[in-house]
Amino acid sequence: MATFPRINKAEFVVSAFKASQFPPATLPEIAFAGRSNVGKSSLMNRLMERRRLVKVSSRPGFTQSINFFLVDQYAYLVDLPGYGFAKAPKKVIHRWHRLVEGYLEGRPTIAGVVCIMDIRREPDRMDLDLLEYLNALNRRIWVVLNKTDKLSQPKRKRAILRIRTILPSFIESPIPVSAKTGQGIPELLNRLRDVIEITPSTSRADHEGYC
Ligand SMILES: Nc1nc2c(ncn2[C@@H]2O[C@H](COP(=O)(O)OP(=O)(O)OP(=O)(O)O)[C@@H](O)[C@H]2O)c(=O)[nH]1
Ligand SMILES: [Mg+2]
Repeated sequence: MATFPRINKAEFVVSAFKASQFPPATLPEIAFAGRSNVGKSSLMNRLMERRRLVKVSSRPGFTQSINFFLVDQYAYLVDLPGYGFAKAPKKVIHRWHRLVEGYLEGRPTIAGVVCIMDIRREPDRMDLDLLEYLNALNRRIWVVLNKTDKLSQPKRKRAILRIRTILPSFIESPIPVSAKTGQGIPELLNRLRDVIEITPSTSRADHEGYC
């Protein structure tokens, strides 16, 4: 029987508003980035199987700090504040840049960045700039297309094909998911297992061939 990769234990560590509040850089980290309201926090809750561990926005632009979650004692999942919220005051946008860029450029333990986009929208300049920026920093990138539950199967397929033509060539195939239904989550966990061992209780070999 196929063994599903899963995170066994997840706990909130800290909400950092400045770099001095980051936890010691001792464990590999996977950061979650994307436009405000795209579902970063929801997706992290789904990955950690904890519905309310990460606060989900009732209004866009809610997450203003960098939030660290410890999973299975040997990796952090890191929720970044969303970009592109038009109504955010200039001061907030400036703070976002300082905090997020400082983290992405300076944190030595980042194993990769999950860039989340809405499957119903074509990636725009901001999404593409983020990908180029992370690539220039030599960060490993996974693109995730969230909210697949909002599209019918044929529309989903068409959207993925279309988005693939827009994404830069250094991006591997995007992973369609739904934080709401859990669709695509095992595939995403499988991809993340390349860089952090998510299943300490079972060996890698147990998962080989599962997708
Ligand atoms: N239908 C559907 N709704 C989703 C999905 N993922 C997130 N949402 C909804 O989208 C809204 C935003 O979700 P969040 O997880 O707070 O988004 P975020 O990217 O963390 O937002 P910020 O913290 O503002 O950057 C919430 O109302 C979620 O319930 C999904 O896969 N499907
Ligand atoms: Mg959030």
